[in-house]
Amino acid sequence: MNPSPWHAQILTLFPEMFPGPVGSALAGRALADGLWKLDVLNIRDFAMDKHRTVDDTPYGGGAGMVMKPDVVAAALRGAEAQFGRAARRIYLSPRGRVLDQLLVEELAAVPSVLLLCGRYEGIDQRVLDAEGLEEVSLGDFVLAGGEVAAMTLIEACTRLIPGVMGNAQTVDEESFTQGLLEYPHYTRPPVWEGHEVPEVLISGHHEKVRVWRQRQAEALTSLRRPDLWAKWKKVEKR
Ligand code: 4GY
Repeated sequence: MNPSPWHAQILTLFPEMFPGPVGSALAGRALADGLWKLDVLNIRDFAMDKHRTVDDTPYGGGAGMVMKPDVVAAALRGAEAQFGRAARRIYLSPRGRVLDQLLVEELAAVPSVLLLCGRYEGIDQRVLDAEGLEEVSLGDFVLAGGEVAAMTLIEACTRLIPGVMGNAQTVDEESFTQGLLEYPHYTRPPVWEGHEVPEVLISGHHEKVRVWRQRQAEALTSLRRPDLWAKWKKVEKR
């Protein structure tokens, strides 16, 4: 079948968290069908001492523990020995480039990504610098570890892989409105607890529906996300 499907390599202290949500629904079906591949390595397997120590106290003092550079480096080299060097090697952290659909498209388009998941206070800076890892953030908040961020990134990428989504048109239409928030959706019944579906959607006039949806997307974006609206207008897509 597909000889080299999109490959996600995970380095984590909590391998049992995977595949998690990406093992379900369309992404899970696609994983089972070999449309993409997931490998999870336990960072603890690369510890060097009999206690399998992965963390140590921070130089300079302070709360919490820091993941040891030698162990993380051994895990990175272990992944490389097993799978070859991933096209993009990413540390999930609030200090990184904020993930957006443009970055998701970039990452979905390469053969492989390695996602390094930190825990505790994080990873010794020297291994991140020496290995030249890219940092990616989901946003301005702090998770307990990188695992859920890695799953989020994988879910966003795998749904762009041809054959993963049930309805291929959904992704197409999405890129049409790229940069705007989605218009509102409705289904039956036409009246629910006294609330009606917008008349135009029932009319059967496809062009009117298209224009209405575009206007809705623009109105919603300008109201709720002035940052996206400013970008959209600057790019001048219409
Ligand atoms: N935000 N975006 C995020 C995060 C947890 C300690 C370093 C984020 O991506 N990851 O908050 N990660 C921390 C936990 C180690 C990562």
